[in-house]
Amino acid sequence: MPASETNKQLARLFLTASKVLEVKGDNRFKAIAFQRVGRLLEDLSEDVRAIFNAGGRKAIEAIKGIGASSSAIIVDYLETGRSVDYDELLASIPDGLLPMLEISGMGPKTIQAVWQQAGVTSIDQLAAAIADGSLAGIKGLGDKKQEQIRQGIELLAKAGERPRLGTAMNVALPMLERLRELPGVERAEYCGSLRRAKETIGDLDFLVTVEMQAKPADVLTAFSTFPEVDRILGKGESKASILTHGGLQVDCRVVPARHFGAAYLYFTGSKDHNIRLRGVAQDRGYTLNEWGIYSKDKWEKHKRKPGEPPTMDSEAGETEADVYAWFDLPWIAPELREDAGEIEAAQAGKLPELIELADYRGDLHTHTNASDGIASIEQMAEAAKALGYAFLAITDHSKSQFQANGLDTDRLIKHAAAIRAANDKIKGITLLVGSEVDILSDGKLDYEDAVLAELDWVVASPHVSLRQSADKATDRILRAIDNPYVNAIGHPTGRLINQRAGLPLDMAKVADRAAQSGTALEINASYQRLDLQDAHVKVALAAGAMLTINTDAHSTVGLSSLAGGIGTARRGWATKANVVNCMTLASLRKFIAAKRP
Ligand code: DGT
Ligand code: CA
Ligand code: CA
Ligand code: ZN
Repeated sequence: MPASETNKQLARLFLTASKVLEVKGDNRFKAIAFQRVGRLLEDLSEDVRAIFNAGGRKAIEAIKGIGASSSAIIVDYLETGRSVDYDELLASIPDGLLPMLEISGMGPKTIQAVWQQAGVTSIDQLAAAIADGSLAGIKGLGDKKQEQIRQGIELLAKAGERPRLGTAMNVALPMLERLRELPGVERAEYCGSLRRAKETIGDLDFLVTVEMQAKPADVLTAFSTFPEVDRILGKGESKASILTHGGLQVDCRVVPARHFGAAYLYFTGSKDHNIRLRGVAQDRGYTLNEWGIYSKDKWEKHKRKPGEPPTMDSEAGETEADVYAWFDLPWIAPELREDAGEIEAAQAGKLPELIELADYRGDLHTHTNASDGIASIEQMAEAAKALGYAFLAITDHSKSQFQANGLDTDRLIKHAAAIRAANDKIKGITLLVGSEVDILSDGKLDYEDAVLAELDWVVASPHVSLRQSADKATDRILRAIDNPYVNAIGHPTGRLINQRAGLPLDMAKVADRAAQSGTALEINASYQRLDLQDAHVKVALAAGAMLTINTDAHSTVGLSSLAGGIGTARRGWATKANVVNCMTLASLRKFIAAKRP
């Protein structure tokens, strides 16, 4: 069950408070405690307000994992809509410091250093200080580090222009839901890059059809006064464009139902895909536009007010499938529409049968509260079972990830026993004892082979030294692939979208070795990562490598966040046969066994 709005607001409050404390650096334990409470609230299925209304302060204090100072903040917030403690904490540092956390290379310690030692209190000041050399001499801020931060600031500026898929989706879905509830609205869908599941989104494109008697302008007026709207950029009879408070543009178009398919196709794009289709239509003496397919001669003579639907009949246009059928093509999935060979494949009857969510049988990269997750083994298992999964691998962090509470060998052995015990207890799903073992900077793994040999499933991931040269980085990953106990490489490049470029891997080499050795390459479904990315997926498949798509969930809620990973796989033309998560458990076990000595 998703967290309630109150839970989400409180979770944000605690996570921010934790960051403030970290920047101040004066109460590390409290910072960790606040972070845990934040994550716990994100994952709590019961509404905190309902708990409070039913049982008062005592009931809040009784929630496992919430201590005295946290429950005081929660109660304060529930009673008054704010928390004095939190407000005071937030006011105790300059406003411009927290946004710096978004910059790659800027952790709380570095922010503290530039603030205390150079008086830097905003991103603009930070950029200026790097440019004029005034950070020289500050411990931990050598030339290399400063260059890293400079690049991070540049990347962050780009993030403002093209937010991540997940961010855009979070804006789009509630707006669409509200559009669908408006009187007269028949259908409302998102198109554009969002529908094609691109990793970043320039703007949102909505398409709406209304019932016969309804007026499009009324729908657009309602849309323009949605709470998300900061500014109306333009509004006409059939189209409105607005800017959200977050700075995202949303275009909303209303068309009659008989044109829906043609408009859906047109506004889904990509532009290149549309241009190719239009070319084919032109060769046949027809024109394809957002209204449908029309004979070229007739269309040119047809008189029509701009923006208004044509009154003449179209060859096809009510559904996308109709339009493709006119071209003698099967319907082409939006993720393929990039003019990257999909039209040729469709003509030849060789479109891939793309992987779907329903093909997915289990998550193979998840964390529990043994390392930096917030849920127990049992809670994760029950949540996975509720999703209908056949298996779930628990893969907590290894020992060098000390900041994530990574497990040393002794703790790992105990954890493995606990996972096996939980597996015996819980029926209907199989738990695999796993690890997300760190790939150290030279490609060595963070556990001995003898330890890895005790596990059912091993994901090896790079987390540190993510600025290596291509040669060094590629050798590092190849060495991890060569380990017979490593079943998958987690988020292979370590990139963070709009934040960190990640390892510049020679993907063809990595994919080859992965294919030869029987090692899967991960598409990490986290919207921050989407790593492998779509182009890498194509390289992996061309080499014959297997993929694994995982959420890397740190909570039960996180297990549901798979769409970005599936979308990326589809953009890379992957079918269920390419993805180990779609295997039966028996086949998966064979895949694992085949690599072992
Ligand atoms: P974005 O917003 O930059 O992430 O990418 P898109 O693909 O959503 O692009 P956008 O919002 O400019 O336009 C949405 C769709 O509308 C695009 O994918 C295809 C269609 N479209 C826009 N402009 C043109 C055009 O000049 N010609 C054609 N054929 N289609 C266009
Ligand atoms: Ca768009
Ligand atoms: Ca647009
Ligand atoms: Zn992980």
